Amino acid sequence: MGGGLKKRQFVDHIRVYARAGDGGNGIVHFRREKYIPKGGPDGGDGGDGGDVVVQVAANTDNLTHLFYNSKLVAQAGEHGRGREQTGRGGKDKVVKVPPGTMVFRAPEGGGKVERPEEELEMVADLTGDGERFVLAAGGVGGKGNVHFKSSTNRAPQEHTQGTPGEEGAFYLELRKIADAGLVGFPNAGKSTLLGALSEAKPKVANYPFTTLQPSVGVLEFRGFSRATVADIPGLIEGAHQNVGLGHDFLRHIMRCRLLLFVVDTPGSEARDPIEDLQKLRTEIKLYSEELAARDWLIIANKMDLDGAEERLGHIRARFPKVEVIPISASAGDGVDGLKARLRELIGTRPE
Ligand SMILES: Nc1nc2c(ncn2[C@@H]2O[C@H](COP(=O)(O)OP(=O)(O)O)[C@@H](O)[C@H]2O)c(=O)[nH]1
Ligand SMILES: [Mg+2]
Repeated sequence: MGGGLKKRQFVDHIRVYARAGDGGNGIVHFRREKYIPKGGPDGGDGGDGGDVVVQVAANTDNLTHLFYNSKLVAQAGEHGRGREQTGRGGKDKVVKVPPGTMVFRAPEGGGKVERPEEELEMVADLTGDGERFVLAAGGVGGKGNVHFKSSTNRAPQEHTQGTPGEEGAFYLELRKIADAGLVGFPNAGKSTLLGALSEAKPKVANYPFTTLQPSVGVLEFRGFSRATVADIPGLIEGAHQNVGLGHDFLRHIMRCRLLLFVVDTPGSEARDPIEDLQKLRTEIKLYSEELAARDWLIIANKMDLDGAEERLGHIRARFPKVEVIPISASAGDGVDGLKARLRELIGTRPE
């Protein structure tokens, strides 16, 4: 497997190996006190082993930390001691994951980030802040010989061993919101475009891991392929500093493969589309270089309005390396062409 991660790389799926702590053993021990040569049994119990746990932390948005620490090992319980003392329990290993993390049981072996070929069994779908799931439960501590004394057995040698901690491989994956995400200031025409792209009324999916509820439209192409596009409201200036619902918004678009920047080309709302694009790109760059490096294109909307052609030329000149697609979402012009392009870019994958 080649190398490590680049700085701030966004990991949205990873395989981990969990090994919980073994339970400590119960022990055989007899009271030893001055002047009492043969004390009774006082061997204590072993402590329980620690669990390996994933826990949702709302302020996280990726699984990158697991790339370098994909082997999750919890502490073993200590063995019992004399004087009926129970061994100390092993500490849990708790790993923070973002809201919207799905946990699958994975086969042994395989690479760290490849998606396993076979169908995996989902064992948890974590959404709410603080929600926990135990990947591997710690072993139970054994019983000391103090438990085995009886009227006929005053010096028991019996005791039990701690049970081993569970272990297993898991595959964690962040839930995708859509293949493509619409990004743009209010009134650029995102909702209108989503309605024009997807024949069906945009399906408002329920994403319980977020306060922002994106509308997701499904684009059906001929030949059974399809793509999903999300209209995620809420990007405003200062989003990277968590102004408004900034971080929530940015976390959402982190979960889209392709970013479609929608602008009001003629600046009909007294906005300048180039300035808007620069502001949007800046917000994204400040939040995450990885997100900034993701594929994006410009949807130059409202081409039916006066002055749009001239502004379109300015946009193309300012962003010469970026694909610009002129459309009128409300009139439907250029929407079929855009759809065909989206099919080429993202629509090949059967769901
Ligand atoms: N003239 C014109 N108006 C549009 C076009 N697309 C959207 N609009 C209008 O722009 C306004 C904002 O559109 P909306 O889809 O709600 O924008 P959003 O805030 O980005 O979702 C609405 O009044 C739309 O009817 C377009 O292509 N041409
Ligand atoms: Mg809208």
